[in-house]
Amino acid sequence: MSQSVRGADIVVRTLERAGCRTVFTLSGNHIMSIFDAAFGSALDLVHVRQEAAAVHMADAWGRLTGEPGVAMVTGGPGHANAAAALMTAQGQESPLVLLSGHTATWEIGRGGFQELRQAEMAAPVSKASWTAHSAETLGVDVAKAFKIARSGRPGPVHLSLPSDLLDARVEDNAVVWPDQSAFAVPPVELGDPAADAVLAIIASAQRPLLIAGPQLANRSGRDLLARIEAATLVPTCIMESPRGVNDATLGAFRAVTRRADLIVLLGKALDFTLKFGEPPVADADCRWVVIDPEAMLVERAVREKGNLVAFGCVADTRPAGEALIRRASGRSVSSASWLDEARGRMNDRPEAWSALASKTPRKLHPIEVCRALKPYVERDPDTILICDGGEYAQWGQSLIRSSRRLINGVGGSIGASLPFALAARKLDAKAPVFVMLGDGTFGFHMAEFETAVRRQLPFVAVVGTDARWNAEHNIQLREYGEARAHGCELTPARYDLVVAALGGHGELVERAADLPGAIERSIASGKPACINVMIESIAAPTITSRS
Ligand SMILES: Cc1ncc(C[n+]2csc(CCOP(=O)(O)OP(=O)(O)O)c2C)c(N)n1
Ligand SMILES: [Mg+2]
Repeated sequence: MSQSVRGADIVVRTLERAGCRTVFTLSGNHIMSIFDAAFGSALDLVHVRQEAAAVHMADAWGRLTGEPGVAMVTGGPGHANAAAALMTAQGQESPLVLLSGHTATWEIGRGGFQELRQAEMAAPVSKASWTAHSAETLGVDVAKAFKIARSGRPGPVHLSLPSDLLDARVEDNAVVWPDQSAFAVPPVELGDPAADAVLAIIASAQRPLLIAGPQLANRSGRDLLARIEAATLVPTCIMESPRGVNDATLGAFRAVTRRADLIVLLGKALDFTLKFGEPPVADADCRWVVIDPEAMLVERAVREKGNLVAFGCVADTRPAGEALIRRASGRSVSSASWLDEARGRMNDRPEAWSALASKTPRKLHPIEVCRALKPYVERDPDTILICDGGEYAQWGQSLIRSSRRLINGVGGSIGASLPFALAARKLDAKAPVFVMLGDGTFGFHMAEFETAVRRQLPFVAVVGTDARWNAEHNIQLREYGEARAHGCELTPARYDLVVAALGGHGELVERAADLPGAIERSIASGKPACINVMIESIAAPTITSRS
């Protein structure tokens, strides 16, 4: 006689079979059966303080590992909070699976408890979004969610789970248990003829530039780009900031794009970040090669650039990069002098910066924060650096290097960094984790310091307190004039005391000389730490070419 199995147990067992061990979650009526099913399972539930934080944590997990992070929230309001955070993951091409509880099927359309059209709500911010309809196929649904999240251009997937299906008991032999192949799809390769064609076009250019998208912004992605550059001498870079060509990470980047006579987009959307490839960002005669997992984005580039697209094809980013390396086989298709020029401009930082310092007593210039933090980040290659917010954190993006850096990304949403830090620490128990974030940004998820304390997940957050939403204040200055700048003020609040009250370690810093000591004590505390640095309200760096 076959045994019966509960819907919630099917979900948990399928998550286990997907290789999932950590679920970022916030409880609620609809999903308590899954909490129960997780009891004694391989899953570790990290119980957070706001649903968006759970999604941001799954996002960080997806970015760092390339494997889907998992968030689980309750239906209705829990889902609504969670859905908002999917945009950040979508913009950053981060694979994740959001499982949301849902009103019972028999209540749908009747004014059920916390009834909401959840799949519709999440649809614009996910690769796929649907509601399970039978207990027997819950495992198939979960496997499908993983498969979609990691295929092609990775991204978030949402699956709603009606509570009656989770509570239902069904005969074990009626359950469809997905086999391993159901969790992943084979990648779409760039064929040898296509790779050869791309390399021939590159070889015909004088100044080719390869731009990759956010999917490659993790360690393995950066390594792939470095290998492409070594094999072809084509300068490579990643565009992952909503500031686009003005991203301070990329130095005097506009001088590079303007000089290029061929731009190869490797899984990089031709969009606002590139100012749609129009002059003066790109030369009017610049040719384009577009390799993208999505036919729609190849077609869009052709629509924008017409005959200037010398080659376009659908292929997954990583195998396409590997194919270019393989087919180039050490044959330099570009020139060392152009590579040097482009690299030089991307590494360019104004000489005048070395003399920058605060002019205000008891406040630091953001660059002084970076100078103090830089050696702590760069001394360990495993360090995870997280930058978030408006103007202040841009200094960090420009000056501090890390191959494991997380920024809020193309979606342009601030506030995810504290959840990112928790997830990074959960993933890697040894790597140092540092956050640079603005004071406005700190407020979004400061309660997650309690989660970090409870779960013993230490990291060091360095808050730049200028008592202002400075990025928006700068927009007011630029667009409407100083006399009309208003409403963007904050208080110089004691965020360090908030963190201490939650059980973490807090430091207040008002002088550059005190910062290294505060960093040392924060690390030594072994606790989640907040260094609240009083800073001058300074705009983000702008870097223009020296020549
Ligand atoms: C979710 C979200 N809300 C609002 C914004 C608009 N925004 C971008 S930067 C910024 C100010 C950030 O202030 P703070 O964190 O203090 O950094 P600062 O610019 O002062 O250095 C705001 C409001 C956004 N990008 N994302
Ligand atoms: Mg601020």
